[in-house]
Amino acid sequence: MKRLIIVSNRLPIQLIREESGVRMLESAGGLATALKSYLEAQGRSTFSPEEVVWVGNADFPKELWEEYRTSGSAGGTFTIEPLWLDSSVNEGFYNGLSNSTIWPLFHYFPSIAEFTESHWQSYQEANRLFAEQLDNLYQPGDVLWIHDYHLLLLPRLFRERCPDASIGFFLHIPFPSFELYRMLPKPWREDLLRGLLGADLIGFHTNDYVQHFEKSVQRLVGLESKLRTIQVGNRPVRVDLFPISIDYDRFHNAYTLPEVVAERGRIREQLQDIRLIFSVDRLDYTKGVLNRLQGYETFLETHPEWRGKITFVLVVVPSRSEISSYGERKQLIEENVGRINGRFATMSWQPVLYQYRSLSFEQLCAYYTACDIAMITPLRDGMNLVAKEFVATRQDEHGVLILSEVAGAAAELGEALQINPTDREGVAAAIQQALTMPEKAQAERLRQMQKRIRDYDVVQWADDFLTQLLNAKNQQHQWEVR
Ligand code: ADQ
Repeated sequence: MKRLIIVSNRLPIQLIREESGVRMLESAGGLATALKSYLEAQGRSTFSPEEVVWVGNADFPKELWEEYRTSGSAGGTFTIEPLWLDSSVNEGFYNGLSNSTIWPLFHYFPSIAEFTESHWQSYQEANRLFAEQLDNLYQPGDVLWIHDYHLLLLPRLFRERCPDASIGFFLHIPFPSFELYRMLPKPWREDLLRGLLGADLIGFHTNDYVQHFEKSVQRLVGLESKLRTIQVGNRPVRVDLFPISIDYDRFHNAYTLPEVVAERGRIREQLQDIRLIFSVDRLDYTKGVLNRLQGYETFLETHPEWRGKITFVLVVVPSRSEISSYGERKQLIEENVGRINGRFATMSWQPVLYQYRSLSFEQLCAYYTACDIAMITPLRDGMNLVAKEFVATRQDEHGVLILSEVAGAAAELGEALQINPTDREGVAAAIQQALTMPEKAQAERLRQMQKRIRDYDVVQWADDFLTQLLNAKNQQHQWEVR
């Protein structure tokens, strides 16, 4: 039986102890939901859920897993194969090289990127342990799909063990321009590229990222890309773009869910005639929350006629709290919110309503559909799914998307009001334009973006990637036979 082995740093499950025993909870987020939709889509998937194995770092103790397994509890869509990294390796691998070097550098924040040799050692060790785990469960014919910046070395490490394996890799964050990428120490930057080139297919969100990668490979490894194919020895490696998407129908249909309708009603009742700007992000310096607040402040300064008639609901989700720069960011956001409210608030009106917490799917969709403007202004973002989710939910065809031109999503969402997130006056002007945009123009823009997201939804994304991966392998075999 041909299986699909998904490899990601995090597993899509959690284990919780209850009186009746240990229970598995499937996470609702990102990749797991995407894959479930793909596997369930009638006639679209090459694999059934029973044929999917998920390998990732466990964030639960080994004993709990043993207890869960021996209790014979059923459950879970996928077969789970957890991996336990030693805590010091994990620290250098996850908080260190992944999130304090690659994440800032690939998002164009070189000044906060750390270059620490021990982190590099841990990163190599963690990737090696992933390769070992895969080796233990791999069967000839299995297809591997490796995800994201934590595992850049893994395609090659596994290729060395299983030269014939079918290996796909997808990068969820930007691939930076060559000038940024070359800031990595020499052996690291070459090893990371060679690591990726162990795959048969490497996927990125946008054409720019593909080109940046090709340029780095050409300059640092000396290999040219021709027609999106890089010849590595006698093995062709395909490089292509696969802009990730969302479960369009789930978000679109959420508009009429009773919980969403009720919550939307509560939000609108509280705000009465006040116009609503909404944004939601993980707490991360790449998401541009400070710049967004400053743009909004400039808007209130320069458009006093809107004071008392507009409110900005800013939701920030806790994330990576162990890394100090994230804690500092939270404080800065709170200071900025405090300053704006201190400057403009009145007894009956608050310009910014700030919430530091996670939202349920229904609450999220209630805000998406209650607001007049979704303001999504990252300083860099691989794609940004929030932008697509907002657009998809608007069955009523009302609302304007203000979107950063440096989010990957900008390449597809040309009908959004695109801004440079560091340009305060530009952000303020976009808010004014959004507030005065005729309903007909709002509907027209939303309809065009909705069509694009519906036509290339997350099922299409996964299908596209896996079909290309299987084709790439078939072509290699035909080539070898000739
Ligand atoms: P993220 O950086 O996490 O993902 P994003 O694409 O916006 O960014 O996805 C965030 C997800 O979390 C969305 O589905 C959103 O609905 C959800 N979310 C955000 N705030 C929430 C809240 N308060 N409560 C509940 N849910 C919330 C990385 C890359 C992105 C890329 C994705 C997918 O950084 O650029 O789009 O992977 O490849």
